[in-house]
Amino acid sequence: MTTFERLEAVRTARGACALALIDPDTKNDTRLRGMVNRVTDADFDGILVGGSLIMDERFEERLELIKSLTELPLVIFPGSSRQLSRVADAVLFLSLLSGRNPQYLIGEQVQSAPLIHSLGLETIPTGYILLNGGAVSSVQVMSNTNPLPPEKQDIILAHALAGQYLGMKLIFLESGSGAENNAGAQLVEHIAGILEIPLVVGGGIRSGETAGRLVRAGAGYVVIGNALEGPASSDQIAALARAVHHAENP
Ligand code: 1GP
Repeated sequence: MTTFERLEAVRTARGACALALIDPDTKNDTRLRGMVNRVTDADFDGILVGGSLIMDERFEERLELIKSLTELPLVIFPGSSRQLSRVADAVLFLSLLSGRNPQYLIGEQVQSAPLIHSLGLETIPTGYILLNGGAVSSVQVMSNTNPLPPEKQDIILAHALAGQYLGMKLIFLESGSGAENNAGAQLVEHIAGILEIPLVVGGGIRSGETAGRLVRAGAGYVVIGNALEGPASSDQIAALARAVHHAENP
């Protein structure tokens, strides 16, 4: 069974998957072990690892530490073609469909493809759509692309459908890490009602209430990053995963 099949089986069984995003950067070193343990104990379904920028050369070392602490699927969510490792179970093979910067539409993919092949890493083709989450996001800065306005639902839908027709396995609606405004439930409902592939939603999701609402609207995967850091207690983290899994009966 591939990692994608494993995740999809969980999504089918539980209604939606809760994915924890861990930034394997030097700033998280002191709390990395604790974060992985809390996410695993909180019954998340998988861990995404990646960041817009890794400030040192210890990406792989941190992946090894995460892998040694959990049985959860470990999927790279790469900020660039440099974030690859055989330690992970798979990589989201992203194309930033919302932008018109060829580097992030196909350039990084060509750079990384031979390495992915030689690592034997599973790829999960993912159409990545950046939405305006109310603040300038790292993705926007690093990719030199503009986010789509969230109120332009038909334009967002057109991008999502284009990803589906290109053969992507997932569409990721991204509002940016730490977004002031997460993707709204009405938008998610509009897209998920038409799209035939699962929708991943992330950026600015801080409460179980929001996570549950997005699942009820049709999100298949909910990505939570910032809310797992800082002062979040184990109970608060568990409540986030629980809201994803029990969205229909909160
Ligand atoms: C960012 O969607 C992820 O790429 C998660 O965002 O850190 O705001 O949860 P947050």
